[in-house]
Amino acid sequence: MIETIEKLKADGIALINDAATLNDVNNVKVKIFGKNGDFTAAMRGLKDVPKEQKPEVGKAFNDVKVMLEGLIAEKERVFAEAEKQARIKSEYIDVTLPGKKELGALHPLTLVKNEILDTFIGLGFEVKEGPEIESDYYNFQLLNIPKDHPARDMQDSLYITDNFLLRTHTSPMQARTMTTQKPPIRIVVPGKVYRNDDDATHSPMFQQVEGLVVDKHITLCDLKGALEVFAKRLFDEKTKVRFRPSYFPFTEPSVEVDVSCSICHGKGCRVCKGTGWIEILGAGIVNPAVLEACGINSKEYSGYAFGFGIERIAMIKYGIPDIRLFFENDKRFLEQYK
Ligand code: FA5
Repeated sequence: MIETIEKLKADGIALINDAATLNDVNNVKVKIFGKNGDFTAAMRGLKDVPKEQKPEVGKAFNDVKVMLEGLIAEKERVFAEAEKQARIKSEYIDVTLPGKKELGALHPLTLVKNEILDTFIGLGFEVKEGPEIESDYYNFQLLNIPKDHPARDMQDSLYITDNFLLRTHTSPMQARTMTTQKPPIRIVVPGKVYRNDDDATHSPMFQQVEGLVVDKHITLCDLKGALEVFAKRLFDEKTKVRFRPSYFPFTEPSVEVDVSCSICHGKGCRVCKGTGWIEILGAGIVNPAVLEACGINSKEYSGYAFGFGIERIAMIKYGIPDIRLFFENDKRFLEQYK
């Protein structure tokens, strides 16, 4: 047995000396100490060694094992260091050289937002912005959603204190405007909003654009006219708009607004799930109860309001399947929209 161990030692040293790469060292390790390795196989013979020789043979095995493992570890260290040095050399950056000229560009969501706002500015709307940390009063109560109203479940809210939350929509700016400004009102409000949502089409932070018009004799026809101009400009000239009945506590009647699919022009495709139509926003006639709560005489004035998600519009416009792509800052994605 002692001769076998001596041979294992000599063969092992030769194999380790011959290893020329880190990969070779790994292969040698497996050949000697792997499950079917030479050393492992020889060790199995230890059980047949007479009892009185076992301490001597066991010690010889152990000495060789420690020695070969030491040689392997040293070789690994040398190769790993050489690899590290080669990488440092190949990835070396001379920070004293002038920088590459790479111009930044607007984020696709900013491009879409600017296009949307341009359209509404062209229709005579004023652009307003509001706070992202909002009071329960403006986010819900003035919009006809009292505490404990079931409509609060329509938006999974992120509260900061009992009375303050991250706004769940841009609609509180309707209330903020109507309580401080006399009609005629014609505003669009872009801004970030927050909900406890997270999947391929829902993000915890996303952007909405709110629209509000309050004046004398405002009807659903005015709303449809404005949204038709908006949809044709954003998608294409042939785009049609349709209303479906819906429910929001702050508008009455309320509608979901669909646009004809700009990919298949109504024939039915994957993007519109075969229906020919794509839902883009919620809207309606401002509920007289909201006008009154904000101090506007609902006998004299009426209004329309709408709200939509910028990400959703951008996803439809560019055929983007996953909302998370907007927030990962992958240059390969962003550069397509330069
Ligand atoms: C509202 O937020 C209403 N405030 C809209 C409104 C305004 C109705 C004025 C009437 C009058 P809704 O919860 O449906 O409605 O959201 C509007 C749009 O925001 C949706 O159509 C969708 O495009 C987008 N949206 C909602 N949740 C998310 C989310 N988690 N991530 C991305 N977009 C979202």
